[in-house]
Amino acid sequence: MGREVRTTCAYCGVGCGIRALVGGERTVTIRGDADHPANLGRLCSKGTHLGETVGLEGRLLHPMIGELQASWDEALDLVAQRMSACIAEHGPQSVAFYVSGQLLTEDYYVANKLMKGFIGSGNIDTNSRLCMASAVAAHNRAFGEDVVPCTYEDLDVADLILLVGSNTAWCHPVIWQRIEAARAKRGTRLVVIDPRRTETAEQADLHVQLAPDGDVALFNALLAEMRDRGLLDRQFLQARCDVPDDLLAELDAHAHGIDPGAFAALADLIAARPRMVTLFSQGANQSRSGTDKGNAIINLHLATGRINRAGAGPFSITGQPNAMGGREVGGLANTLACHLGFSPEERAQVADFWDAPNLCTGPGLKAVDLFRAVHSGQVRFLWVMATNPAVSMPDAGFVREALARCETLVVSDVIADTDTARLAHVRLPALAWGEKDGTVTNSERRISRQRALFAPPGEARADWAILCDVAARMGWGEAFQFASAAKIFREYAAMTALSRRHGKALDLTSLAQLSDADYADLEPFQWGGSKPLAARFSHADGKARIVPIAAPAVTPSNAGFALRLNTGRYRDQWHTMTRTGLSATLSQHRPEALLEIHPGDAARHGLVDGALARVGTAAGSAVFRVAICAGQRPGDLFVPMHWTDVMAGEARANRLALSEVDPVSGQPAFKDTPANVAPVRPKWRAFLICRVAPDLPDLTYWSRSRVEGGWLCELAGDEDLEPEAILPAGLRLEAADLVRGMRRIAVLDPEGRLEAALYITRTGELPRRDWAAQQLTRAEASGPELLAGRPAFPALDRGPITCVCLGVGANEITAAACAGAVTIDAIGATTKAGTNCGSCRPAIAKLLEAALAINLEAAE
Ligand SMILES: Nc1nc2c(c(=O)[nH]1)N[C@H]1C(S)=C(S)[C@@H](COP(=O)(O)OP(=O)(O)OC[C@H]3O[C@@H](n4cnc5c(=O)[nH]c(N)nc54)[C@H](O)[C@@H]3O)O[C@H]1N2
Ligand SMILES: Nc1nc2c(c(=O)[nH]1)N[C@H]1C(S)=C(S)[C@@H](COP(=O)(O)OP(=O)(O)OC[C@H]3O[C@@H](n4cnc5c(=O)[nH]c(N)nc54)[C@H](O)[C@@H]3O)O[C@H]1N2
Ligand code: SF4
Ligand SMILES: [Mo]
Repeated sequence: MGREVRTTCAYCGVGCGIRALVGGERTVTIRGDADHPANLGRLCSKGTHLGETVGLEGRLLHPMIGELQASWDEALDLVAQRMSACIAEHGPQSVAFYVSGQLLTEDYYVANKLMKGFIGSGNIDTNSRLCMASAVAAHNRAFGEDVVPCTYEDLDVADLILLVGSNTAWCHPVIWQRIEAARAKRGTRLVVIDPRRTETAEQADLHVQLAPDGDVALFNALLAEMRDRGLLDRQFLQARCDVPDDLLAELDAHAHGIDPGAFAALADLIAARPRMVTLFSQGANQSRSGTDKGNAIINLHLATGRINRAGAGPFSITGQPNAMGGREVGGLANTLACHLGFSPEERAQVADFWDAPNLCTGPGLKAVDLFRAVHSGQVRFLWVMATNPAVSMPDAGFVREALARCETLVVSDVIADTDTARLAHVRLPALAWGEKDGTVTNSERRISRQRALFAPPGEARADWAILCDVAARMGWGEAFQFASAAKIFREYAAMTALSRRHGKALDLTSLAQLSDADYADLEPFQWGGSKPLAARFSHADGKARIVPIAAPAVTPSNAGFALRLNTGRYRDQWHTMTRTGLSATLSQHRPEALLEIHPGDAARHGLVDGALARVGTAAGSAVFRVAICAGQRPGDLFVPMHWTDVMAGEARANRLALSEVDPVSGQPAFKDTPANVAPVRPKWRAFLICRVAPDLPDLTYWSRSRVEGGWLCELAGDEDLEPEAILPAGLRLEAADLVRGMRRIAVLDPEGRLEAALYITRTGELPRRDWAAQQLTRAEASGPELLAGRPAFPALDRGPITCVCLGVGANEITAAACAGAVTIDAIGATTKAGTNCGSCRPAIAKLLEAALAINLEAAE
């Protein structure tokens, strides 16, 4: 019997509560917490399989200076001394922190206090710049404060939900399940506005497949249409909003830029259903017009009075588990602390509260500018915490150059080998999920505890504790004498008295006196309540602003590039794969990075499904496996953001994305880069299954993914492959067919277990990967079967695994559908698919639709 700990999921901003049953030796069974208001017991595939990522494989367990293990004293002395020397010689603007929405609020608070109050520079920015900055800026412009005016309960009682640039079924699956429940229960209509036909869009009542960045035009036109239909809330506008003269009169209902039929259908839905929530995420934020998109959405809600009411409001959903907590404490370079800015009065109050000797004089550099400053040598000391900018920043080639040039690069991470850590001078081992202890705030402003399940491994320490020790070494020990996370939390909560004094909604002062025991037991707490802006907006006059916005040109200049590249996420991978990439279960959904392309474009560019292609942009080029996909808009490409140099040869999306940003928020436009594409036709293709992944030579293409008991590596090249270079020692079996350029080698250990198998071909077919990978789990491998590449007695081909929780393949689902299971629930009853976390239910729905279509044709 284990011990049960209530904690919060490590991944997305839904912030699901978890009941973790902790066993011995770092094992844990994960269940959803039915008492947590964010998820009411539900979890998605990533949360469900967290237990597979808590092992110590790949962990950074000791401080490292270069390649040498160091003591904490040596490492911290060096960090403090380098930082102090840099400040003494080049001033406080020569140092910077680049942090993350995956830090706890307590870590974030300490990092911000150290940089802005004591070092005296505004140069702390966060990966939320890549993620939420446009929504933050839109909130600030409209409401006078970065406040999300909705809660998840609004989704339960809405009559209409618009999803703008959000693949909710994959990226916020538990919110998705909540939307599905509302649709089933009250007939809530769902509209998806996305240039791609995602699994989310496939399930919608209406999919508006607009051109990239067509959102501002669309929402402006919808506002005009509501005006023409007499549906503006004149009373609310008069009493609660500040509206520029003539703004509403001047908008044009015809300039919507989409199919007129779709526009009419959308306008009818909106007109008929005032209980409307507009959920938006990266398709809105990560754009040259990201802030304007946020305000165009908010304008429609304000002008129709669809805010501050049950089931109505603009709802920006956060990506990372603590993106919101970071925004609260002030982790963005352009906020000071606790929703406060840099006016003389605010600065004086913050300086006083912190007793800060060197309060910064103004905002610091935003992420893209920060890395430019590192590149130019203006910033000489950079400390990266809980983020992997060598992968996730746009124009990452430039960013890598910057990191490589930086005089001192310190990286705090939980993993030893990340693309960023490879460039670090000092690596500091941080506590990971399951070890760290503190608070996070989710998309609906709900603060939840993350609690430790395991003792710290090796010498890993809490991010806040590392920061405090460095601060002490720089002479600021007294202000950073935090003995516990609880103490930091109390100080932060007390500090929000300042935001309250400035008329802000952020107010945690009721938690400022929590005892250690109360902090330990803290139940999820939502600041601002369900309608934080009901009484007043946070601008000085208490009114909201309707912000005038001009639609951008929908087609940016893209001379020399025929296509436009969009990037985003997969259902079962998390960002740079440092944790989800370790899970064999999660890796089944998409083992490789795919280039999704419309059939017409594929034909035009000579691309074949399953072959390789090179995508080129002004920033660089990368190679992906081609997936022809009718859901792509003609002219648009899509690749995932996840793959790194650790996981693949050159399948990194951010070799391609440019560092163009939204002019207001500084957020990069990751979703739209002019691009070209060309086929890659290697001389040979191969795959390798192996217990231990080898270092691979330079190849045209390689990519690896976790399978049970080892790795599956896809390979392709033009130069002859030397098997010796990548195969381990052991008993070798080999077969070759020189005519077809086929070669197969299996390596067994003395007990007859499979160590590795390599299958190479020039012209022919390769065996089934899933079967080959399974041979790693057999106590004794069969040489003849391995060389044949198939079992002596063929088993059913289950098809690609659709339900990763219960291991059900697409062919099994299709077979069940053809046998009469025509609903998702019936499929669940016969195959069990979709009955655990439910993340695969949209995929099952799609298979069902296809199977039923075939059945119908057969019947006709
Ligand atoms: N599985 C998984 N879940 C995650 C994450 C993860 O890595 N994996 N990361 C988390 C994080 S940090 C974040 S920020 C969220 C992101 O969650 P989402 O925002 O849902 O994810 P993305 O796939 O980045 O982008 C969403 C959609 O925007 C669309 N889009 C592109 N251009 C436009 C446009 O011009 N207009 C409109 N309307 N749409 C457009 C894309 O086609 C894409 O389908 O997910 C969180 N959840
Ligand atoms: N092309 C393209 N690029 C994108 C995006 C896109 O849609 N398209 N999306 C952007 C967005 S929205 C985001 S949020 C970013 C995400 O990008 P990143 O933040 O770079 O991605 P992660 O892989 O989550 O990196 C987190 C790192 O922190 C480590 N870590 C985990 N927990 C802890 C901890 O407690 N302490 C410490 N010190 N380290 C820890 C992990 O091992 C990992 O190395 O990517 C951005 N980049
Ligand atoms: S939706 Fe999934 S990834 Fe997000 S918090 Fe919940 S369980 Fe975790
Ligand atoms: Mo994000």
